[in-house]
Amino acid sequence: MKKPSHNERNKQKEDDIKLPEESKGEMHQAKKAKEEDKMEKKVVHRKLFPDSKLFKRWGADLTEEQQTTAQDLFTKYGYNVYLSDRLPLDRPIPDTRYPSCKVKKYPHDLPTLSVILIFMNEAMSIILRAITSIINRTPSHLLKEIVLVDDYSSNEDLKGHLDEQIKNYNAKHPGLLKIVRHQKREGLTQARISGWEASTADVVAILDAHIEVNVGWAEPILSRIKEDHTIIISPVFDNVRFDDFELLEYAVAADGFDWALWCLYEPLPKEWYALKDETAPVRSPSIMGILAAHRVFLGEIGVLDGGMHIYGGENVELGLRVRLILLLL
Ligand SMILES: [Mn+2]
Repeated sequence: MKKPSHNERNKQKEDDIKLPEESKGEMHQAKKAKEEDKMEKKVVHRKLFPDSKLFKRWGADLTEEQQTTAQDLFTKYGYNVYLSDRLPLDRPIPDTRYPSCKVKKYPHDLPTLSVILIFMNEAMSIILRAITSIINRTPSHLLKEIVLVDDYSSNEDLKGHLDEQIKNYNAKHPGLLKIVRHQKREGLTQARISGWEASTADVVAILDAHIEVNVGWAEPILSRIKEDHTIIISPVFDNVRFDDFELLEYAVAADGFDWALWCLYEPLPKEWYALKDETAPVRSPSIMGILAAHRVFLGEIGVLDGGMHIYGGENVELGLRVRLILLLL
């Protein structure tokens, strides 16, 4: 049930007060003037942070106090936590798939899935929205577990408060959520390995915690790994914009790398177009960061290189390793 807001409650009080007929008109005028005044104020809030990236296309109607709160959160997290905290955890997002992907049918009997979400000082509402989207948009008979890996966060709310949230989810979905906590900072790649170690399903999807999955995301991944368990999947993803949380669609591309071993998007090859099937997968020499793989196969090839402490490199390394190992098989 929606609680009445302050304004609604005040309005109720005013209506209850009995006034002589003639003073009602004056009252009405005064009230109208006050309302106009309020509306005017709404559009002329002073811009406290004109140079902040956060307010380039968002937040024009925020009061000075709200701007300060939003800017402080933006400085701390690097994205719009003020807005995230106010968006529903189960918010709808546009379905950006090709029309042929939307109608493609997948077998009911697919491998089970462990989703691994790694984080370090991520905002709570971001993590909860990731979990909620995974629960709502993955067939429940395929989603075995969601493994959270905390790479030694210092934010207080990611301790007891997160444990409580996990308990709430598990009350509804017994055993679905697990959490692994590093006792010191071990880096992104080791966090992914820790998540893999804790997972038990046929397939692992190793993602960041600042994501939302879209409708029908899991079936093509699981179906591809069912066909061939030696395939490492680099899923196509769109961008949730850091400021207004709108979805920015990314074109489908192959994932390559340059001479500095930075991953980059490559145009789709001619052979892919020749197939005339938009649902066909694309071969990539690299992965863009997040990945899905058969859990046991990933273990057989050595998972990831835990000595890689910062982002960038581990994705290209995995691509090269898979290529070399498959050449040897
Ligand atoms: Mn990321």
